[in-house]
Amino acid sequence: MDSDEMRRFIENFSFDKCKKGNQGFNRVLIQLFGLLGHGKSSFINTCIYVWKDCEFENWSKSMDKDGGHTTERIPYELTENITLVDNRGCGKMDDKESGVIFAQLGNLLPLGKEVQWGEGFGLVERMVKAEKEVKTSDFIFPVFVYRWISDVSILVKKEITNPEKEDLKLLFQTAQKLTGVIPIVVLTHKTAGSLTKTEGIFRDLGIDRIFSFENYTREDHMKTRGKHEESLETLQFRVEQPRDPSEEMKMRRKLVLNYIHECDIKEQQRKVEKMKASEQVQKEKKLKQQEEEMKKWREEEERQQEEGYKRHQQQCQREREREQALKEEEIKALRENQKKKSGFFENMFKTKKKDS
Ligand SMILES: Nc1nc2c(ncn2[C@@H]2O[C@H](COP(=O)(O)OP(=O)(O)OP(=O)(O)O)[C@@H](O)[C@H]2O)c(=O)[nH]1
Ligand SMILES: [Mg+2]
Repeated sequence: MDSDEMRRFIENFSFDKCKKGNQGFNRVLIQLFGLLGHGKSSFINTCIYVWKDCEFENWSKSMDKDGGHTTERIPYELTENITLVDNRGCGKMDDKESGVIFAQLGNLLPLGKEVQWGEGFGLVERMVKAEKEVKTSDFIFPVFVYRWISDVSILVKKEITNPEKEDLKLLFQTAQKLTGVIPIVVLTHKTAGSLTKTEGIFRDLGIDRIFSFENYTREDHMKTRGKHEESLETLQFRVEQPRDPSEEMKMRRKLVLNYIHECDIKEQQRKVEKMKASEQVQKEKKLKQQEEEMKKWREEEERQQEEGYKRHQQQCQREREREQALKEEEIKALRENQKKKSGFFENMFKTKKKDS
């Protein structure tokens, strides 16, 4: 299909012309989803710029900063039957944020309103409130926008780690369950280098339609024919399978509610695990404290015993010395006595000798 044919296809797209008729659908929502600052709003600008073929404007208010700018689900009508939706991006694909991403993707939160982060009951309540506003007749077409370089200023390639691949796999599988369509992937910042490896990763994750773009931006919106044709290609789709809009809406609601419920249970389990771990730490701390006190008590006991033993030894020593001194004095006295006695006998003997 050349560019003019594509234009005619998009311009004239209507569910009434589909093989199986409109089946209850009257509008396609091309739902952009992905991480913060990856180029969702810029892709909207690119599509509008190419489609309207007019002066460039920052229709979607794409921002310079790294992300977190689009906080509403903003619809941009491209044709009577095709609307692009700029959804709120997520910071990371964890349980808390994924619930909100799925609720947006499933068209279960209202268009044109602020999307609040929140898990559990808050999100369920917002989905229930939105029931009257969201349209069953919207056909959802998921488009995942991904910036394949991690540092734009020095063009550092983003290495997709294995846990990230697992998150992406779950994201795409859920997106497909919700919409009945395998998401298409749009890789932004095309001119930053070769995308072959990144495209391969997405192909391995089950994605068959991957488009790479250098978005038109406020800084660079010089029109080039290649860019024009590529962006129109992403807008082509057909509905060939039998579908049932109201049943699908119910199924989406059930799926997202189940997901939120499972996340809640996981969160509760995490809290219980955390509490148990903290109790265990406290127990171990207490045990260690008791052991230390016991050790100190034993050391004190041993020290006192040692001191007592030393004191006893010293006392015995003193005792022995005293006894020794007494004995020595006794011996001395005996010797002196003996000396005196032997002097007396000597004198007596001498006197007797004289007398005889
Ligand atoms: N060079 C280049 N810059 C791009 C491209 N796509 C987006 N940007 C720039 O990247 C920045 C973020 O783009 P946005 O379109 O605002 O990203 P977003 O996904 O809408 O971000 P949030 O709304 O915050 O989630 C802007 O400064 C864009 O000009 C691209 O393909 N090439
Ligand atoms: Mg945005």
